[in-house]
Amino acid sequence: MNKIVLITGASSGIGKACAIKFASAKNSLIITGRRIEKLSKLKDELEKEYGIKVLTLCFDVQDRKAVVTVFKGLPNQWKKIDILINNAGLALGRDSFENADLDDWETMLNSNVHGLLYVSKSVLPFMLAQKKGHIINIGSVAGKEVYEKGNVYCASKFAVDAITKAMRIDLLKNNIKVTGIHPGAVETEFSLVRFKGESSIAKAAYDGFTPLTAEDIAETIYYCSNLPSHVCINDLVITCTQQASTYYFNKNE
Ligand code: NDP
Ligand code: 8X3
Repeated sequence: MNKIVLITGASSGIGKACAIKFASAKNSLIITGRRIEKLSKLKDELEKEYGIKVLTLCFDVQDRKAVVTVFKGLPNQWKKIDILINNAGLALGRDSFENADLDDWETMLNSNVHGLLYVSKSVLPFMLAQKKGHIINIGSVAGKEVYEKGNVYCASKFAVDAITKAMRIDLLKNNIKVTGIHPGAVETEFSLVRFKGESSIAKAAYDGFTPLTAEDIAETIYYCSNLPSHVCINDLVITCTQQASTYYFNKNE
């Protein structure tokens, strides 16, 4: 099996774990992100370890022109993309509505919603030409239930959930599978980014319970992408055993 798998936000966390998982199964990878040095290092490691081909694309998903240009210029041998994992995204801040920063809100909406739309619209023509494909969008439990001080991050992930459902309906006629993966707490760089480099606050986000790992999510995504062609997982919410919702945790004493 040798598919072409495009993973956005592969420089860390869930995206990086997906890159390693799909590489270990001998797929060819297109990995994207803004931190080119991390992507280049990962490319070298994966090519050496698994003897596969990896293409790195460095762009900000918020930059519509950059996204369109990058995919217009994609070399022919990389155009037959089988799987798109729309993973790039972030939370910024955890503030009550009246205190939250408008710039943080815009960055979240531009990255998590607009970025996902720009990448999807750019990649879809390649899937339409092949009359098949699989788009996997990374939502969140925050896109299923709103929590205190989650406001616009939750809104961005509710949008991802709605877009995922809309894609599935509109692309049904085109033989394109669309899957929404909605994780609970996963220990990655997510909290460090959310709390703007405040490492002690970021670490405390996982106090008292064993969170999911990026590898747990990568395994799940890999499973969803390797089912028979007539089977599509539509929507999957996955939490660690000590989490039941955005609010309820069974924390250690
Ligand atoms: P990380 O911070 O570890 O990874 C985020 C990835 O997204 C990085 O590779 C980053 O790359 C990329 N990214 C962020 N913004 C942009 C941008 N503007 N342009 C291009 N790439 C970008 O976090 P996670 O792995 O946890 O997050 C991955 C996804 O999973 C996100 O969509 C997040 O919302 C979602 N999620 C995370 C959960 C968690 O608890 N960790 C739970 C539920 C969902 P770079 O900085 O190099 O650009
Ligand atoms: C990340 C999970 O609960 O921190 O999407 O919003 S949460």
